[in-house]
Amino acid sequence: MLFFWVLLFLSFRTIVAEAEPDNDLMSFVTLPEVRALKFNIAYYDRAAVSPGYWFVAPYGVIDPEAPTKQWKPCQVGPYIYDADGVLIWAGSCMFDNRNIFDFKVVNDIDDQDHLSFILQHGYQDNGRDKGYGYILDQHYNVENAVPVTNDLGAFNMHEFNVLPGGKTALACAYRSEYVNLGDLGRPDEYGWITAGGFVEMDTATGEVLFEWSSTGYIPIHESVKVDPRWAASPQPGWDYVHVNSIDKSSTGDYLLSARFTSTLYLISGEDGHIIWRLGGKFSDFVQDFTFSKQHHARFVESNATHAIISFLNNASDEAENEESVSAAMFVQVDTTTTPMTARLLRHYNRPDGGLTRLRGSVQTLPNGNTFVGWSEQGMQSEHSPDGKVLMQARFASTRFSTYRSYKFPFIGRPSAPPDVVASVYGTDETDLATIFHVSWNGATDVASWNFYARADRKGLPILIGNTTKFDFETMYIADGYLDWVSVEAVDKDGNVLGTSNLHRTETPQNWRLAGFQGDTKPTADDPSILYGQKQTEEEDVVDPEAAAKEAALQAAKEAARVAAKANEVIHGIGGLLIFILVTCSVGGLLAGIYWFLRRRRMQAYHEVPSEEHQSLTRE
Ligand SMILES: *[C@@H]1O[C@H](CO)[C@@H](O)[C@H](O)[C@H]1NC(C)=O
Ligand SMILES: *[C@@H]1O[C@H](CO)[C@@H](O)[C@H](O)[C@H]1NC(C)=O
Ligand SMILES: CC(=O)N[C@H]1CO[C@H](CO)[C@@H](O)[C@@H]1O
Repeated sequence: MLFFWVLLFLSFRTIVAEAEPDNDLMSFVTLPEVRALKFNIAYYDRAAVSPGYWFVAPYGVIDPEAPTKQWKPCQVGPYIYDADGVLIWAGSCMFDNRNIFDFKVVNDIDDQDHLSFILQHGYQDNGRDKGYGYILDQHYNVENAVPVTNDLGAFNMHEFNVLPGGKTALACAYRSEYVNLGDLGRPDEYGWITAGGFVEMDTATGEVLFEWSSTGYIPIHESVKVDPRWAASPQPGWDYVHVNSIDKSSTGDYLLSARFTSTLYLISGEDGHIIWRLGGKFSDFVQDFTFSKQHHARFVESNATHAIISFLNNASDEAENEESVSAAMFVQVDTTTTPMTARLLRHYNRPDGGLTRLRGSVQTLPNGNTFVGWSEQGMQSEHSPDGKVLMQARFASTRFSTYRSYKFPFIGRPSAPPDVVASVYGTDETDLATIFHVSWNGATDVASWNFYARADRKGLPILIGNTTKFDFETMYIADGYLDWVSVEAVDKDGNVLGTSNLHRTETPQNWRLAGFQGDTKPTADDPSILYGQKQTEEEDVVDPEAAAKEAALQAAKEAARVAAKANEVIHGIGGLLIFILVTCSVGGLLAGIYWFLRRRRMQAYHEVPSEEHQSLTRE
């Protein structure tokens, strides 16, 4: 009876879910306001990937959206997933669906993990909310919200690079300037340009400690995007450099990437002069590679004379290089030779052979692998040093992208307690069951859950069962009508990581409509009688009838657990499965579920991305 009821309940949920055209999003009983993106994932060599979690920040449109009074689920914002695409943290409600960029772990501030990201400026609010660079601790509490303290209109979206020790951070800076057009051979004319540069700022106050701007250093004719015959521009002006990343070397100089000069610049930390240019129209190097429209340039290592630099190369159209595919590049520059030389150490093409026109990231992982974010639709891949594609993944949804993607080991210990929703159902007093849904947004390392109930608010907590954690949200079904419930999150060594608040169990609004046959509303069981007794029964006397009932209950619980796990998969299958679900025997159902789970595991993603349109003034 219980089993039949559970089946009906799950089928109903399946039918409801089936009617929604949003199967590319996750939904949870415990976090009803969150709709997290699903990933499609393919592993080619699971054993060779570096351990860690994925850090992404999906956005729908790159500019802030107009405020609305309509209710929206939390979708846009910072998210952490494990390497199976299981959600670990949804931070989208924390920032009210605002766009977040460059979400990552900072692990060189102290011996703890921290998180950093950019909160984009507010929607057309005349500069009242210019955005912030955020640093959170591993409990998801805000440590720093670094404001824009100078005259700049917004915290630039491209970079928030917290430097080792965490005292200062780098950000890009765009500034409209009215300049003479002598650079273009038109000394009698003036017009507006968007100069590109960067700031190094104090993370405690936002105070700008060092600022550099392209004006006076990078002439307009160095741009590959400005035609010298164009009429002078009104404000904000030609986005002629479009800086998109900034890093600092061990020797105190800065590595600036400018997409619209296709050049990487080394800029003196002492006086701001350009020490060298790599790539573009005026490269100082003899080099055995070409690149253009690059993103996310980083020092992998550097000393006074040599540096290894990683970056994402969109593609190239140089005659000697026929590449039509974007690639992660690792190059070494040597400044001791005359002329200076730069050579390609290795490069990893985008696995689908496509082009990433905008955005993206390249990260060196602790085991030597490379993790690449190709941006569009959250496409990301991990590559072994010898270039094998070990994994590729992307959002199931075509509606979202992420500016960068990262992978890091991380320990998350949320300051908020685990979430629990319990509800009771049944057809009469003898088959009441309490269904728990439990999750802990942001917690890593939860291996299992303990479930407790009490006779009343002041009652002793009685352990009523435990189960392995699976997926973000775990479901558990306990015999009886249990109230005053709580849960414990337990790690693999049996340590309790966190305890929920005490929750009341939800009851049907109308017991009769929910199928209850009894005359009166049922009352909650005393868990010490229900669960205290059972333990002694099991230990001392074997009552065959009770044992049979217990076995049936266990079977029903297991079936429900497996069915719940398969729920997501089932959503996509359609009416036939619902029919099977409702009518099939237990064995048939389990076999069916097994088949779908296997199918899901083998499913590789195959869609080819559509190309995002390119814009001169946007990212
Ligand atoms: C700088 O790095 C290069 C390449 O790793 C190495 O050959 C060179 O000896 C280093 N120079 C110093 C001063 O350490
Ligand atoms: C549940 O608790 C029992 C007793 O402490 C333990 O042996 C078992 O491993 C636990 N099961 C899970 C899934 O944690
Ligand atoms: C897809 C894309 O934007 N490709 C560009 C890569 O860079 C070369 C060289 O600047 C351009 O010509 C391509 O259009």
